[in-house]
Amino acid sequence: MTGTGGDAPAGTRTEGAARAAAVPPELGAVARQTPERIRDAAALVTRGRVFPLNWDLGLPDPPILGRGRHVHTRIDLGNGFDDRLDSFYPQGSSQWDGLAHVRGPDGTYHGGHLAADIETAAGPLGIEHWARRGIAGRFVLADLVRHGRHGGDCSRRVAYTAADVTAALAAQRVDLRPGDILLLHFGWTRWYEGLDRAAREALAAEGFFASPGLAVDPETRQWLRGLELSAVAADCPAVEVMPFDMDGPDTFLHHTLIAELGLAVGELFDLAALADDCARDGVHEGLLTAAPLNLAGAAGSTANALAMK
Ligand code: UVW
Repeated sequence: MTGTGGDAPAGTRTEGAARAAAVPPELGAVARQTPERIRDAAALVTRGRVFPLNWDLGLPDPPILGRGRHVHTRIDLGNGFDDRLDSFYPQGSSQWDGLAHVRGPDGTYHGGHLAADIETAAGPLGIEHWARRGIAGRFVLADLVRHGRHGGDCSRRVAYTAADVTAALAAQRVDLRPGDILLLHFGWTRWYEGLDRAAREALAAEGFFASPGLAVDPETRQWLRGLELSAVAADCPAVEVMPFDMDGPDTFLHHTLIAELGLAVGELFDLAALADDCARDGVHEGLLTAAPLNLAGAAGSTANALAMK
């Protein structure tokens, strides 16, 4: 089928496209990354150290949370090589959740958009709107391995409240400002790297396994609202604590993070080397940049993030 409407009712597709064209693209909280704030964040780069935050694209292995394993084929061109990726999940490893990834408990997406607004590749909530602008701003790393309660053991469900994160930041003598990118270091990627094959397979089979993360409570939601961040990223699979509590009407922090606040949400960021460096020099802030995939209509992207100090 080649792009003529084909198997979908023509009216539905046309209406969806017209609606999408009528609504401006949404940047969500990324719009808080103003030129002045980016300039100030760039001034924090004093040592010229760069920390790539992409984990190995093949990790976790086996894939977790229902995602699949990509197949990488190296294509011999005779005078060099090309690559082909099949079954590639942009949110399988270090990733950004975009604004189309999760809708709120009322059924609408960020900005009150309906599914019809985002069902076409020209919709207002696709990751391409961040890709075309770029993600850049001041990062602040909260080291919850060194200033937390789980000691880097990520096998348990340990919920970090607003008070916990605030205490860690106070111990590190760093503050949060509007427009910031908050990085939460739980030690998950390093902990995972230490698991043997059987433990990794058990985790993947479990589905929503136990993991430390942000607490899902009214205080933590209210704290997040007041911070006016542009993004929050963690090295654990969901930023929020897992497994989720499925019993309440609104027990999923993604509702607040994405649908309500419009934050760029990063998961499985490889923060280990950055956190080690921050612990060494006592500086827990710097510049973070990211170039999400310019993939029209996508709900997420590989992280492609760099932290600089
Ligand atoms: C969960 O919501 C668990 O993770 P993700 O944002 O990667 O879908």
